[in-house]
Amino acid sequence: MTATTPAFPDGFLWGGATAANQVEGAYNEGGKGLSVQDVMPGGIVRPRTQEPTPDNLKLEAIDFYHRYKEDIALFAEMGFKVFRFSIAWSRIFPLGDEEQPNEEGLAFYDRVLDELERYGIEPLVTISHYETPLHLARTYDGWADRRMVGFFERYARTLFERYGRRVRYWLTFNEINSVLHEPFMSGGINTPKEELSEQDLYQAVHHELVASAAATRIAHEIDPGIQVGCMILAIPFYPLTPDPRDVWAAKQAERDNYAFGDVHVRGAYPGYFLRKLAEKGVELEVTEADRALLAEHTVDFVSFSYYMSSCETVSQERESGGGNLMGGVVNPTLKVSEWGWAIDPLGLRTILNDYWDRWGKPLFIVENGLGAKDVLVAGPDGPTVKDGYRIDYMNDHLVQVREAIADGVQVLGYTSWGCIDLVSASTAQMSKRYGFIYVDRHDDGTGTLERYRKRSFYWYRDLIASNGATLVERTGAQD
Ligand code: BGP
Repeated sequence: MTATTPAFPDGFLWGGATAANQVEGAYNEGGKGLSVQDVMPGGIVRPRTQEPTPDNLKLEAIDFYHRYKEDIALFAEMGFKVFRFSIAWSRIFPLGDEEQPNEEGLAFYDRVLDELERYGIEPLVTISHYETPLHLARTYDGWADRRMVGFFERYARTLFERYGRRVRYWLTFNEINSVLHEPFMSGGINTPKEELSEQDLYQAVHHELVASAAATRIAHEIDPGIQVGCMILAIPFYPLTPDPRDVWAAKQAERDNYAFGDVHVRGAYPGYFLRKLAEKGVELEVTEADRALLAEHTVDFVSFSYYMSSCETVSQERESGGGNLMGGVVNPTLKVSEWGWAIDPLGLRTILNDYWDRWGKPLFIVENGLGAKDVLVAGPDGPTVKDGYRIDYMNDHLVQVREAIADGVQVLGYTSWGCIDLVSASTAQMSKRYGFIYVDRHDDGTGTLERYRKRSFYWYRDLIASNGATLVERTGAQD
């Protein structure tokens, strides 16, 4: 490293991320109620079921509920500074609309926090990560109903009061903008997507935004030192051609995501969003109290997931691109993952710069990684995975994070997604693996649940130990 090589700041929070429904299992233990995930055996690609069915891998997931000590010890071995996890709402309020929380559920997360403290790992907690209690979905139609704000406030207050002294960083809703695309998984909205009116969908958006501000208010009342962030599914949209209409189309697509950050950071709906609603004939019910709450309780930082970029065009000959919940058009200059997600490390630098320029708030990359099919092979110290492809992916993205930091962007940390193999959100597969740690479980539900260190495990350990100095600039990394 030369004196001019950019570096990561001291105290940069290196770590990994998971979500309760994708790792915990124990779906009916400890007094837990059902969540929307318990009736989604095929993720978003297959219809949901009436009851939990045995083919739903999330019911057992990777059994983090019983193996959290072993897993956190492995995170500590990699040198994690931070671990992002979510609290299963239905462990704390099994139905969601009760007055009193479930003590057994609260005690589980006390134990998780004890374990993190033991290793000096900072927790980063997502309050709601695609796991709305099923009762709230079925009885109230989830976030379409304003009463959800009150249920969420009670839930959030319970968490802040119980864990606020131990947890500094909180996120309100995972990928809050995804409700526009997956209303059941993201917003607990039971009405089938095809039948859901835009009026109800955007009203649900408003309720979530109000609830997020309300949670921020409660957190700061309890302890002004608590840092509350929003969480956005970030996808830079590029114009497919230099045609100004394509440029505008790409801007419009990005604004669907920006709007959520604009409200969280600036405390009011932006004009372009209000115009869009007016053109759709949507009339939001926004009270004076809502307006005041949004304006007065803005977030402390902005977090986001980043996996891919996409393109937009006005051309009728569109080749729709696959990807993380929102599509766009295929970018012919980029390679894609085995699941068709475009691989674009430079896009991460773009997003970091755009968000920083726009909001001037500290940023936290709370998801990034490569879902890939891994093969377990014999290694010198037992079974392992030679996942050089994952190391390359993460190396190249982190090189761009380092560049963004050198551009002047304030980045608090990086938690790679699925630091231990877990059940995919979109496809509910185990075979879409992201981890540094291989979990012996398969799409047909077989496997011992044993954990094995992949090659990337050692790579990440060394990277963290060097505070990023072991990254390499690879020729053609963006090709
Ligand atoms: C994000 C979600 C995660 C996670 C990740 C990877 O959208 O916040 O829950 O799963 O994407 O997606 P997938 O699991 O579909 O590969």
